[in-house]
Order: sequence, then structure tokens, then C-alpha cells
Amino acid sequence: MARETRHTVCPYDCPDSCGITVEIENNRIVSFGPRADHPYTRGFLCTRGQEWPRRMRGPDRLTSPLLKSEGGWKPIGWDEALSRTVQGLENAISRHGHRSVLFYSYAGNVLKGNEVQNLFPAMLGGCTMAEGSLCGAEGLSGLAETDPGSLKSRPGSVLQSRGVLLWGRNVAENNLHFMPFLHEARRRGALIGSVEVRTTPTTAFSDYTWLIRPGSDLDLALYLCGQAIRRRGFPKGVVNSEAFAARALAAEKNRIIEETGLDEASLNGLEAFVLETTPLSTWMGWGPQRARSGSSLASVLASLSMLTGNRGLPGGGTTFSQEIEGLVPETLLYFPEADPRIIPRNGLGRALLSADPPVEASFIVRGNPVSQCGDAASTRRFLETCPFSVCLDYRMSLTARCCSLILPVSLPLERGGDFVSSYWHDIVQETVAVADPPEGVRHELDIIAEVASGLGLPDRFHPAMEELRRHVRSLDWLEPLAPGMWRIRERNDPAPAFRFPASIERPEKPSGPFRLITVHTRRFNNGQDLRQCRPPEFPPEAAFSPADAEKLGIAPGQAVTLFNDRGSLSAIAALDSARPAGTIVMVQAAEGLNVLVSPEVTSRGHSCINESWIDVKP
Ligand SMILES: Nc1nc2c(c(=O)[nH]1)N[C@H]1C(S)=C(S)[C@@H](COP(=O)(O)OP(=O)(O)OC[C@H]3O[C@@H](n4cnc5c(=O)[nH]c(N)nc54)[C@H](O)[C@@H]3O)O[C@H]1N2
Ligand SMILES: Nc1nc2c(c(=O)[nH]1)N[C@H]1C(S)=C(S)[C@@H](COP(=O)(O)OP(=O)(O)OC[C@H]3O[C@@H](n4cnc5c(=O)[nH]c(N)nc54)[C@H](O)[C@@H]3O)O[C@H]1N2
Ligand code: SF4
Ligand SMILES: [Mo]
Repeated sequence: MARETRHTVCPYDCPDSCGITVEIENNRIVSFGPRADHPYTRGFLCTRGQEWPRRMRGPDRLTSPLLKSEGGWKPIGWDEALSRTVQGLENAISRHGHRSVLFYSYAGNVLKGNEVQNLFPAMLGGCTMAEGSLCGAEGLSGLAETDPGSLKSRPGSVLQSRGVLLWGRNVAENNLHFMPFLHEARRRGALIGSVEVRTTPTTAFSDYTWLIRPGSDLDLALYLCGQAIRRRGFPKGVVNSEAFAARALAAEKNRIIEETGLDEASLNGLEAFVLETTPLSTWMGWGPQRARSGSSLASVLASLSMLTGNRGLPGGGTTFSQEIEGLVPETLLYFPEADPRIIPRNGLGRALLSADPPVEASFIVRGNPVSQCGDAASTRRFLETCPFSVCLDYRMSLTARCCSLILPVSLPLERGGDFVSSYWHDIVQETVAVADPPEGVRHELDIIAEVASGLGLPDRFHPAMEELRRHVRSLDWLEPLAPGMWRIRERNDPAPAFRFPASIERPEKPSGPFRLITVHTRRFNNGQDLRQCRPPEFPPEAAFSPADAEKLGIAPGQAVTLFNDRGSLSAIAALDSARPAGTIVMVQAAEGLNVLVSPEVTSRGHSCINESWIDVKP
């Protein structure tokens, strides 16, 4: 049989959104690699992307509905699984109304069509829904309030930069396709700097690294704004400029040295890099904005670009992430009669345990809150006592393990017909199925439509998906580049006005001896393991500074217990000689880790994951 070529997209929640080209022969994948004509991701796929064919056929893939029973998980047929789901939802609704159903979904992947699933809780009346971001909405809000024009991410712009400042952004692990751009920028003469709280593959690549204490960024950035004002003056007539200048000029050098842990020479070096390199392109990462002051940090970094004259320069300015709006037609999800109960996502366990009326049925799709949200022990406790809980996943996640029923779903690369935009580049792509799903799994939209039908609701889901496809293909701001690939046309709107931040939120005060920083790495995509569908090894590693290790009397390789008033976790100690004291770093998604993570949210409702405080005993 002839070979067939299909182009598709890596659907992971990852900035790169790589194009993939697959060769298929006799219904089998014979080659799986990068799409050569993708303007940003041609050349290579990361290891997580390369693993897709194995993941689709992996031994840990769920292939039958599983019911929790006395002796463990019992495989059951789809008819029974769906009727149990309908019954579970019906029981809760008949006792306490639609708000007694939790509908939880988050990411898992970045398909646009996921939004269509939200019709289900809306049609039920609204349900209980978690809101607020675990990811980047906090930082995005800071840019939106200060400099909406900077909400566009254009990686190619660094080729015109003389300097690139990576502010808590671990590009070499988490945004790998940015690296060729940074290499090329360097070849053209740019210098790369990193402001970090630990050493990473990105700091190893950088020309300069400034290691600071976590959370001291905000004052450091304000100080740099003050120095820019001292040297260059400040733009008159910009909203809030006087008040902002007063704040920035009040940041004293000695205090900044003390807070950040930088010595004076390093601080002077950073100041020179920021104030004397033009154009300077500043890229903030996700780590520093998972805090109460996350939005303020983004605002102050945007202000720094303004004050140093970099804003609006080709190759200059502050960038973080972007949201591509308008791909999903607004009318599709318009449901004014829905009246949901909203609970904070990061603190969902506590909210659910004390909900009145109680939540007696949980429906979870594309979410792993027991692994990825704060105070995971509460979420686990809630799910284990909820009379009915169902999780739609392709693997046995920590959350699935806590539910009473698991429904196995097909993977995005087995279904196709959806779209992916990127939060880092300007390409929109269509997903195409490249393999059949294994026997026993179902498309999650079919599952939802069947459950809805069992509850007497019409199938609005499949028509909505059709409408979404028609809509995307008809958008005049998408310029076709190649089959299934479009570029977002630059709109020549006048740059929206810049305003300095009106108020600046302070980082949280420590409430324990050590700050726990959790980081994304190569091995995972969020809670999803690179090689297997299994949870990672246990106990996980916790990296200490040598000073802390000495104070605690612990050696590398030694078992330690990390604890706070939410719970405890066993870990193996490791040392990082460059680490400032008072901080412990762990890989996010380590099993049981989020038991220790703070369930607090910012004033905008987003997570404060990196403001978690713990204690340690050997
Ligand atoms: N401690 C700590 N916690 C964190 C973070 C951190 O840095 N530290 N980072 C936060 C960030 S940035 C994010 S974005 C969140 C991510 O949080 P989540 O989105 O909850 O995590 P994921 O592991 O991406 O995916 C959730 C589940 O979706 C499943 N899934 C994948 N594809 C599909 C599909 O097509 N259908 C269905 N039904 N399920 C699917 C996966 O197997 C997984 O179990 O985590 C946050 N949590
Ligand atoms: N390989 C891989 N790639 C991914 C993901 C993945 O899990 N694996 N997840 C994707 C997702 S959903 C996201 S949100 C992104 C995250 O991408 P990144 O932002 O690169 O990753 P993080 O580890 O969240 O944070 C980046 C860095 O912030 C530092 N940091 C923490 N606190 C502070 C602070 O107070 N100040 C400063 N200056 N730095 C600090 C951490 O040490 C860390 O190295 O990656 C995406 N890409
Ligand atoms: S995980 Fe990210 S970098 Fe890796 S192949 Fe997928 S989109 Fe590309
Ligand atoms: Mo994220």
C-alpha cells in the first residue's frame, strides 16, 4: 500500500505547539517527526513529542471503563459505565440541584474544541465550576493592565535584539524551540542574561546569570526602574507615572542587595545590562508569577521596558505569553441562563469539602487536581468521600485513582478535527488523526453527548464542534500557509496606551522556614510523565542549598521529611551549590508534592503555588 503523509500538531500544553509530520503505511505509523514547513518548530521534536506513538500504544493506557470495587478496579462495559454516570449525576441533582455536580476540567492539552465540553455543565444549569489559573493568567493580567500591546509573543523579534533577558524562564527545558532563535541572536551579537533562583540548563547557556532569592524580583525590578528614571528621566503625561516614579525611586540599593542576595558588583552588572543594552528583549517565565505579586511583577517588567526606551523597538520590550482570542465563536458558549457556583481552582479541595449545598457528584475531564492544584490532600479527601466521581482520562492519574469510576478516552492524535494555537508563536494548526484509538476507548465528546442524552439533554456538542471548524476556516485574520496551517495576520491597530501600574501587590510574608519552589522539567508535561503513563518515582528529590543542608545536618542522598500544616512528604535530599539559602526546589508533579503546596489565590483568583512554606526534618 502507498505511503500516506499526514500533518498534525503536538497537543501538549507547551508554548511550542510543534507541527508534526507522520508517514503511514498499512495503517501503521512508519515515521513520526517535525513538520518541515513549520516556521518555528521545524527541525526537531522534543523527547515528549517523539514519544507520542509509544504513548498511544503504551502498556499503561486505560482501555476499559474501570469501577472502583472492594478488590480494586473492576473492568466494566460501556453501557454499565454510562448508565452509572447518568445515575450518579441524577442522584446528586435530584437531592441538591445542579450545583451539587462538580464539573472540573483544566488543560491536559491545548485543543480549542475543549471549550465545547463546557456546554455540558451549562446545559445542566451551571454546576459547580473551578475558576482561576494555575498557569499564566496572573502574569497576563499584569501586562493587560499596563501594556496591552505587549500581549503578543513574537519569538523572531529577538534576532534584532542586542540583549535578551530571561526572567525566571527556563527556555532550555520548557520552550525548547526558542533556543535556535537565541543561538541565532547570539551569533548576530546579542548577549543572553538570566534572572533565576537556581541554576538550570538555561542559566548554563546564558552569558550572564543573576541568582536571587525567590520573590525578591519585584523590588529588584522596581529598583531597576528607579535607576532608569535617575539616568533617563521619566515620560511625562503617562497615566500613574508620578506615583510609579515615587515607588521606584524609593527602592534602596542596600535593601535590594540584602533582599535578593546579589552582591553589589552583580547588581551593578545587571543594572548595566538592562540600562545600556538596546534593544533589550525581556522574556518573563511562569515561575516568578505564581505568587501574590505575579501580576505586579509583569507590570513592573513592562514598565522597565518603557523606562529604558525598549518598548515598541524592534527587538525590544517585555514579553510573557499570549492568548489568541476569537478562534472559538463567542455565540457557541453563550448560555445566559446558566448559574454556576464558582470555587477557586487552586483551593478547590477546601471549597468542595465545605460546599453548601454539598457536591455529591464529580465529573472530571482533562484535569488532575490531586496532582496539580494546591492543598492536594483536601481534594483527595473530598473525592474519596464524594458519593459519585468519574474521571475521563487516558491513563491512571492521581485524580483518577481517587474517583469511583474511570472512563478511558482517545488521545488528540487519534481523533483530529480540532485546532491548536500557541502561546508563544503566531501559527494556528489543525489536528489530524494519525492512528486509530485502541479498542475499548471512546472520544470524550461522544461520552459527554451520551451522558447528556441519558439526562434528557440534546446533543449540542457535535454541532458546536462543526460550527467551530467552519468558523476557524473562515477567519479573515488567518492567512493560509500550508494545508492545516495558518499565520495570524498582523493587525495594524494603533498601539494601545501604556499606563504605569496604579497599585503594586506585595509578595507574601514567609510562614515557614523554607520556601518550596516547584519547577517544570523535560521529563514531564505538567502531570504527564515522558515515558510512561505512570506516576513518577517515589520518593522524589528535594534540592537544598549547602548552607541549609549543613544547618539541618543532612547529606545528599539522605531521606528527609518535608512538612507543613497541610501534610507531609518523604523526599531524598540533593544539593545545589548555587542555591540561595532558605529555598527548596522540587520537580512539579512529583507524587504527593502538592499536598504541601499553598491553596491560596491572588486577588485576581490565580494560584500562589510558589508561595508555599515548609519545614524539614531528617
Ligand atoms: N506544584 C506545582 N503545581 C503546578 C505547577 C507547578 O509549577 N508546580 N504548574 C501548574 C501549571 S503551569 C499547569 S498548566 C497545571 C496543569 O494542570 P493539569 O492540566 O491538571 O495537568 P496535566 O497533567 O496537563 O493534565 C491533566 C490530565 O489531563 C489528562 N489528559 C491529557 N490529554 C487528555 C485528553 O485528551 N482527554 C482527557 N480526558 N484527559 C487528558 C492527563 O492525563 C492528565 O491526567 O499544573 C499546575 N500545577
Ligand atoms: N518540558 C516541559 N515543557 C513545558 C512544561 C512541562 O511541564 N515540561 N509545561 C508547560 C507549561 S504548562 C508551562 S506554564 C511552562 C512553564 O515554563 P517555565 O516558566 O520555564 O517553567 P517554571 O519551572 O514554571 O518556571 C521557570 C523558572 O522560574 C524560576 N523561579 C521560580 N520562582 C522564581 C522567582 O521568584 N523569581 C525568579 N526570577 N525565578 C523564579 C524557577 O527556578 C524556574 O526555573 O512550561 C511549558 N512547557
Ligand atoms: S511537548 Fe512541546 S516542544 Fe515537545 S513536541 Fe510537543 S509542542 Fe513540541
Ligand atoms: Mo502552565
